[in-house]
Amino acid sequence: MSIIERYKNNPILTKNDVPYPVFTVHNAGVVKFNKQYIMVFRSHLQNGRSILGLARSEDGFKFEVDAQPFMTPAKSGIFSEYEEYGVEDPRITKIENKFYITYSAYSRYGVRIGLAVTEDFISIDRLSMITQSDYRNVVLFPEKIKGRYVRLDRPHTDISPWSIWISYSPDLIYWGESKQIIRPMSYHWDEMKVGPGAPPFKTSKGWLSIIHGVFSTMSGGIYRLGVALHSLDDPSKLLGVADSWILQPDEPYEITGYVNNVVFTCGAVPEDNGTVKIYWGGADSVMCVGTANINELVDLCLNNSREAL
Ligand code: BMA
Repeated sequence: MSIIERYKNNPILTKNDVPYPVFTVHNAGVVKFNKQYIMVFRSHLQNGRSILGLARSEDGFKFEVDAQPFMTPAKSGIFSEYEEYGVEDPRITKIENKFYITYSAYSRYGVRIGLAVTEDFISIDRLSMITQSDYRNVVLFPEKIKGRYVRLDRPHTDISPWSIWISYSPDLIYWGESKQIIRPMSYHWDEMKVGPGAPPFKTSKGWLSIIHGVFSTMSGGIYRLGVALHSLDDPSKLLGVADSWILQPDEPYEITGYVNNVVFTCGAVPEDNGTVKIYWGGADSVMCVGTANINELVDLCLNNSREAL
């Protein structure tokens, strides 16, 4: 039996559900807000660039999309310079009653990460670009740890394999004390790259983070999901990184699409009953959801761990 049980009516959202012209619906951040589930998803436009749309749900499975996109590239000011090629892969973290959204901003300068905040999912304020270029996949922890905000991210370089780093900030704007904490493993399902997926959430045993890993094949990369457990009071310490993946492209809508063989997460919602809803994009084309037992994910990290570095 698989550790993530796929929802029987996957995919839960496709381009046909969107009331404006888009060609994909994928890589969505999801949170609970006012008893609803809010999904901020990425969509490709016909020019190959991406915007973010918003969908709402009562049960976390059946979503309805707002009439207008939620976030399109800024038209003026400093953000317009860095978003001209599109905004992608939003992650949402609730910190002290505000929802912070980190997103990839593409431009002629490369890809860097923007930070925006909303309190109502109607209006959104851009706060800052929080990385230079060649960073993706920034996820924020939902609370300060020892007085500082904490994030994971994935810088890229040709010198070292693409890995997960941790950084700290007094104010969410200025980040430092960066350190590599999880590295790809040779001849392993994540040997090409690893990166943060969903923002980490708290369990009694540690911070659980759903990550992604990529294996390179003769027909391109295969994107899978994995899981890691970080120490509660020092999240740079890994208590375990599951040796096995927890999800791989198996369904037709994960195997074939805009990019083949991709399951990619930007959001997970832990529930009071000990389960977590994990959301993922299938083949960069559609949105899917599945449910896992949080204790089983924790056990996998603790009892079937590989080296983090
Ligand atoms: C990554 C990002 C993701 C995407 C994945 C598979 O590099 O671009 O947004 O889902 O590739 O195409």
